[in-house]
Amino acid sequence: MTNPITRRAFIATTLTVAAVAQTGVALAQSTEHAVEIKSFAFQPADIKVKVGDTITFTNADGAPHTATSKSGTWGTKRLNRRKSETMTVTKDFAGEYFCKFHPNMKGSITIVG
Ligand SMILES: [Cu+2]
Repeated sequence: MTNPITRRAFIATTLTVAAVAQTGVALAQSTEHAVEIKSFAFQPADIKVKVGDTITFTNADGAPHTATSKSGTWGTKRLNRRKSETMTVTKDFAGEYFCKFHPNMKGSITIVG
């Protein structure tokens, strides 16, 4: 007959190991990047990221802005003053992006690693 105490201890240990492994992977693999949209410019304008990283675009201007890819594959919604949007990077993020309302505002994303 199985000893119930031993069995419970085994299950608890297995769950703990799984949780630690999952957290370790998340920390090792993804980086959070922040781009502030200020004075009609993306700051920093050019960033290097990895697939799986996140980029948070925050609008510090009174005017609304977007971050929209030239290729049309990704884009934030309209960001009003102090609004932000976090996007998870896919390989489609490589290349230039701009603001739909002010097309002279430009930034670029380089995928590394
Ligand atoms: Cu704009």
